Amino acid sequence: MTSSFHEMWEELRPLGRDSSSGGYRRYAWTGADADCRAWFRAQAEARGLSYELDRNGNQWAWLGATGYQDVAPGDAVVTGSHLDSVPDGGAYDGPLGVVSSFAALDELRSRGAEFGKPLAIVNFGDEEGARFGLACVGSRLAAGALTTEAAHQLRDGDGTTLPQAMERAGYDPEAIGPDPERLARIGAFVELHVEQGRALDLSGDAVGIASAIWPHGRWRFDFHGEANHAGTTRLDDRRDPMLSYAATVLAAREQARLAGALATFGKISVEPNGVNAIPSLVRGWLDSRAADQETLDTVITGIERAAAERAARDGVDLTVVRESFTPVVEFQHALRDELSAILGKTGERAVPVLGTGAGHDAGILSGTVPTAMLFVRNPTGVSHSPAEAADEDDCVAGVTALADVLEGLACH
Ligand code: HGY
Ligand code: MN
Ligand code: MN
Repeated sequence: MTSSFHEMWEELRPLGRDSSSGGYRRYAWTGADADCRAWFRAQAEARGLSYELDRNGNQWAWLGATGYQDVAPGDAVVTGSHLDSVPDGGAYDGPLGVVSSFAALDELRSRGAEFGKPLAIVNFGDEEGARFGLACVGSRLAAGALTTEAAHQLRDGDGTTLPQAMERAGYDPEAIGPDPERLARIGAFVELHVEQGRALDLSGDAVGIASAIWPHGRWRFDFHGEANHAGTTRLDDRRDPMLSYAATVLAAREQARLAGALATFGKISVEPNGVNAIPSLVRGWLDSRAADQETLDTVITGIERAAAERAARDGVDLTVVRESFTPVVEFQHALRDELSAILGKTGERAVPVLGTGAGHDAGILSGTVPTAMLFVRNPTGVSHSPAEAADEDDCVAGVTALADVLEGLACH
């Protein structure tokens, strides 16, 4: 089983990796995305699984069914994750769950497990929203959490719309939309994911079970000022949006600190972006998350207030648009506890149950389908970075845990 994990890992590793940063640039509907999708299909077909592409471009590999129509309502056990990345992301966020799913199936076959239920391995498209700005597009569309119309409005930084990108990649954008019939077949979805934090490293556990996902969202702050000459415009005569933006970044940190929450301005665009020109427009994207909705609301209100006050002082016009939002997710207790019971049998100690601030497809599906998550230890906690890493022994422990869970849920 270690060989199958290691083998797949080495095959996937070079796909979409940037040689200068060492990070991954696997953005939705690009060539790198196509390479990862081809890898997924090859893994499915190499195992004799029935490959299926759904109306939203998510990939499914079925054992015990030719596709979701063969499956009785609530009968399928599904596992998987995503293969796309954030800009210069790490190797594990997403792919660890997909590779571990195939490796867990290999493990179950080597155990001679007999499946009583259909099993599917899924690759959800565009989980990171790195190109079009909205997280979990593939799973949101399937769950009806994103309308076809709203999806068609999505546009990347070059102005390419989602439909144009899908068409260029050979997919039909007119087909996208809710997939309730498919989701109704799923009795349990279990996503394995590298932990994006250090809780397991601190507790000394290789594997953990998710309890909840913090509410989190993405807001775009547009600061409209007045373009002018950097070398001749008196300070008092400026309407400089960069000042308003800078003050807002500092205000975001202060609001988050006061509330015990998280707030990050990690992406910015400046027009005209000239060294010797006062900008006409500065766009900043805020990612903010908190343990509960009330705290998150307080933080966002505080940041918007500070931004508006500073923009007014600078003679700058401000607009704020919420581009992506995921409410708090509490994973179903029954399935969470079933995983604890299954994994608890290994003896030593109970597998820890932990919350996370990171969003996942399992979180999007949790309102429609019984979902659970397994986390694999990340020794540094670093993620969304080329430095993201996990020890292979822990990855193998994750595969074993996932195999145990799938055996408990789907096998006689
Ligand atoms: O942003 C997130 O939490 C996830 O990685 N999409
Ligand atoms: Mn991620
Ligand atoms: Mn992820």
